[in-house]
Amino acid sequence: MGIFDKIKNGLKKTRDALFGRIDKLLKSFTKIDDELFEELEELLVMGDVGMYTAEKICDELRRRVKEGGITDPREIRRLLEETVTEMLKGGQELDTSTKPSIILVIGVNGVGKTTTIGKLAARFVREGKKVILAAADTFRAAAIDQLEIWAERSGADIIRQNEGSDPAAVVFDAISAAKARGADIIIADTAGRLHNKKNLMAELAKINRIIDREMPDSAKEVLLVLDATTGQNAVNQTKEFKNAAGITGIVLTKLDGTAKGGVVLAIKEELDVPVKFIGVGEQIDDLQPFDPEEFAKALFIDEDGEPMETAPAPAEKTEEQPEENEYAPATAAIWAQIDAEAEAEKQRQEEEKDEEAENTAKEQARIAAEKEKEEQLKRAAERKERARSKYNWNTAPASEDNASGGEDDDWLKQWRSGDNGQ
Ligand SMILES: Nc1nc2c(ncn2[C@@H]2O[C@H](COP(=O)(O)OP(=O)(O)O)[C@@H](O)[C@H]2O)c(=O)[nH]1
Ligand SMILES: [Mg+2]
Repeated sequence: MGIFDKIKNGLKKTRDALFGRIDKLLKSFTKIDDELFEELEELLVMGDVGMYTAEKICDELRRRVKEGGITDPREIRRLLEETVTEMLKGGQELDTSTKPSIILVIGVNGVGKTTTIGKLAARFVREGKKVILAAADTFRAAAIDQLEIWAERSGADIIRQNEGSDPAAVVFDAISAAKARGADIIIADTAGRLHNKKNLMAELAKINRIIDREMPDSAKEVLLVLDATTGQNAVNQTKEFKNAAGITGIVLTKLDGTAKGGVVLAIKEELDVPVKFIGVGEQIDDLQPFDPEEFAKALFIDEDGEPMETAPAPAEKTEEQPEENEYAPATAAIWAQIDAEAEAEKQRQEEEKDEEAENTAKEQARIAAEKEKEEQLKRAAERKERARSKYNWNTAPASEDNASGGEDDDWLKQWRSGDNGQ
């Protein structure tokens, strides 16, 4: 399977739920009017794009429709694809330019940090790089063992200490080892307990200080791993970690299991953090460098599997297949084994007592995220009335200036700053 097909398959749920509905909506309109944009905005909010971003997209579409003198609603899909691509572009590159360089991987429990590190390590080793993993999630012995399995299978070295030891000390050791062994990349795993949030942030800050002191001139990435199935909650997590940890990029996992893929847009636009990798499954090559163009394209494939006629077909992508096949057949069995081991490990972990407390916290976060979405929809409805006069489509064209009134600016500022009851 080519890379594009993987992304396309991984995004199926999001495409069917969100963009399938948008497609139906556009087909049900014969002309472009306010009502169309209002319904489109509502669909985007429902698809976890977030209210701020949904509005921004619709404003941009209005502008492009006007500029291009477009009258056919079906053309909006092409404009949407272009708008989404442009919004997502920028900052995708991963900086590993120095030897050694370091990638610190952070995020709450269960989002896919350790799995992502394993997949990343395998990717770098395949490129001929020497990789050292730092087992700085010392919260539980099982977490260290899980990383050890990934180190063995991916061909990376691992630096570990005992359960409960200082995570910053593990990172320090890993940096020393990397220098001594001439390694190319250090990837550090970290703990992600939510009920220890304050301690967790202090711990991450300490690790960051060690890195800055020991590798002041080295390339450093701080990747926040987010579980796409948590929708708007992923946006809230980004806000929390962004303040404490200096995130340079996002890895968005489990896109294959969710219809909430629209959250990619919210994260990029609302919080200005680039998505660098996406996880679209549990196999090794299901972790893909994030490509905004392919992502947008994969969201707007027709129901019959064909790209919409106005978008160029991704023909050149299939040429990458032979290159991919060089390793895929040889490692498939190993990765199946790793998946099985990870699954067994996960089940063991789930039996542990404290899992219960964690689940409660997760459930609360999920409910809060749902509530926030409801709230956003409510506010969107309220705003419709105001927007109606602002964008009186059939009479006065909205100028750039009155595209956002003072009252809205204040409201948006307040909302964006997180002062929304969270
Ligand atoms: N479907 C799917 N599952 C994933 C993906 N990434 C990680 N997982 C699963 O998520 C679970 C938790 O992963 P883990 O790496 O232990 O999370 P951590 O606590 O953040 O280190 C495991 O069962 C992984 O196999 C993905 O992209 N798609
Ligand atoms: Mg882990």
